Amino acid sequence: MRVSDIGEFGLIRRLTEILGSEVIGDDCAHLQLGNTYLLLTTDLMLEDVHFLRRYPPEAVGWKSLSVNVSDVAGNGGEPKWVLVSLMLPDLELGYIERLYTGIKKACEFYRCEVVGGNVSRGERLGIDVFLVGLSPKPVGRKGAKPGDSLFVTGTLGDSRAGLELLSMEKEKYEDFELALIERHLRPTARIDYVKHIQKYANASMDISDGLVADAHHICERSSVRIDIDSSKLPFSNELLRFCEKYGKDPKDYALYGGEDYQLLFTHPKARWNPFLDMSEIGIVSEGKGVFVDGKPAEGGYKHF
Ligand code: TPP
Repeated sequence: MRVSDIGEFGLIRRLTEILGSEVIGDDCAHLQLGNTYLLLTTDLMLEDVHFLRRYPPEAVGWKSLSVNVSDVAGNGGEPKWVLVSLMLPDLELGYIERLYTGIKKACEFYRCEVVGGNVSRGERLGIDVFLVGLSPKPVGRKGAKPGDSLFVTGTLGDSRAGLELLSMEKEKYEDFELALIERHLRPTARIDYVKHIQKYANASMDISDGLVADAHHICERSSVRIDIDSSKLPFSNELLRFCEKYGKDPKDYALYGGEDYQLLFTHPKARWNPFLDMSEIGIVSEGKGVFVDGKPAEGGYKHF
């Protein structure tokens, strides 16, 4: 049997069994230390899997931090300390300097600090970030309650459209296309939602593999059913223009596109905050599985 026979999540289940762990299963590990919690998370960005060598290195550095901060923010924490491990071919020094300029900018923006790391020679470029965050009250995938509403921040689907535009390698892009590319290359983790998540969310996570795929994680860990109403999905104007121009359906991008790094969370409808860019897109009830407009839904980014 190979990894591709059981997939990424089958593999994680198998590894969790070997470890005999009862705590693995959220975007971050939540470790209590006195009256605060340490949130620990790690995410690897690998050349040709997550980015290409021709992308601006500053953007790759920025994104390697953002995807980790997104996990901590999605669990209701503030990012604090970072370790960066590099797997490196013998590259131009200027490339690595620009990569680290992006990492530094992200640290300033998210208010965290690189405190160490490691370097090893490798065939392909890889950036492995380990992030420690702090939270007085972490929120994980478990805890969604029947009767909660399902909310999402920002807009969905832009990143996948940006990735498709990048892979077209066009000589010239329209402004709205450049905005979508920017959202793919330089996502911003939603640290502006940390307090809201801490205060109100029953379950929460960030969206990296796609809305439907990630909603399944909340369903499984919380033992609930989630119904998404596709007429309520938030689209950006840029995504709508992209879909019009290339004959695509924006719902496909919002439901199954990956790397949005928006947050997905549940709480009672009454806690909806009109001053935040959150959309109510569905409901939580007793049962299991993710449904879109009443039909069972599967799909999203798969590593294997
Ligand atoms: N091909 C390239 C060159 N770049 C990409 N970003 C993708 C494909 C699409 N892609 C790569 S990983 C991924 C997607 C949509 C999903 C998210 O990454 P993952 O490592 O699973 O993040 P995690 O869930 O661990 O936070």
